[in-house]
Amino acid sequence: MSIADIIIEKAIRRAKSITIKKYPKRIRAKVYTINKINTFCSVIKDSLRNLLDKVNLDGFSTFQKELLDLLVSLKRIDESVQVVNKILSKIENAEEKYITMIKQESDKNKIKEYRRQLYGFVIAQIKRKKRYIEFLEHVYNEMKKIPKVKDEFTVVISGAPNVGKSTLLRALTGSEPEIAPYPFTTKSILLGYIRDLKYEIQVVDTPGLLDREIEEKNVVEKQAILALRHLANIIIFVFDPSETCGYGCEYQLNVYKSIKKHFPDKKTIVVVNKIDLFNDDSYKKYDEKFQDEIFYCSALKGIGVENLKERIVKEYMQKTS
Ligand SMILES: Nc1nc2c(ncn2[C@@H]2O[C@H](COP(=O)(O)OP(=O)(O)OP(=O)(O)O)[C@@H](O)[C@H]2O)c(=O)[nH]1
Ligand SMILES: [Mg+2]
Repeated sequence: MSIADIIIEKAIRRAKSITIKKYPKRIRAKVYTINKINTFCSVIKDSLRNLLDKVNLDGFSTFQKELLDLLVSLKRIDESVQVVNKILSKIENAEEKYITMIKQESDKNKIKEYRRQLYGFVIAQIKRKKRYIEFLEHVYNEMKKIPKVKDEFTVVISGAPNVGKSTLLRALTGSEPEIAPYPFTTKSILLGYIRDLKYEIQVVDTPGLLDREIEEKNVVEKQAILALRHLANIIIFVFDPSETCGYGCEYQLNVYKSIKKHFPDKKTIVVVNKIDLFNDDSYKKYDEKFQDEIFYCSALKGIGVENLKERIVKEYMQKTS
């Protein structure tokens, strides 16, 4: 059953539960009907207001708003909020009008007829605009998936798929990361924190990026781009020279180049990962292709991770002092 039907049903049920007996006989029909109407309309209005509250974007950051825009379109949210506000004021006016009419009426049958008319009007309003109400309920469910990123110094881990980004997040932040479901994929965006008595640094893991222009990127990749754009104080680019990720070095270097192209001014650190898979230092072969400082790591075995962490903390100290 849709949210619109649920609201109507609840209002009818609650109004029905009003009993006639408790009112003095002389004014019984009138007071009873007015009470019923008030209850019926209150349930509807409260449900609609509650829905508007749930999709209120106050307190959402630019990043979160743009992420939501990718998923459900902010313009449609605006439009639907306006429609629901209009329904609310129509119901309020009708309620007032009918109660005045009932107050002035003494014929019991007419009073009953007025109530029916008002119910009919309200229900028709809801049913006619059902899709807007349903859309806002859908928006609310999407909003629950938006990661609860904090507005603080943030490191964003990026790179091609499978290069070890999530493994690095775990290695850097120690504890199991706080996991929020990631919209539209089976993947999840992972948030972790490097914490000390004196500081907290947020680390965000993003979905893998493919080598293609931003315009061609799918919704999942675009979210990684949004995270880089809005959240990153430091970008960590993870490179997998072993190519066990399934993407060749040249391919990964193109991903690196496109990140540099779009975010030339962001502090970037390159992590050459999975060095535990090498017997020699041939993982250094691509060093001159990078314009940024390089850390050689094995996120899986914890090699080089402490050095990297120290570097991040140093950058944090410099930028925040
Ligand atoms: N040998 C080795 N394997 C690693 C290392 N880091 C990650 N892996 C493995 O690489 C695979 C992918 O690791 P993930 O951390 O899931 O990679 P990811 O970049 O988050 O992947 P996506 O989220 O799909 O983009 C897993 O099987 C990891 O165990 C490493 O340092 N050495
Ligand atoms: Mg991952």
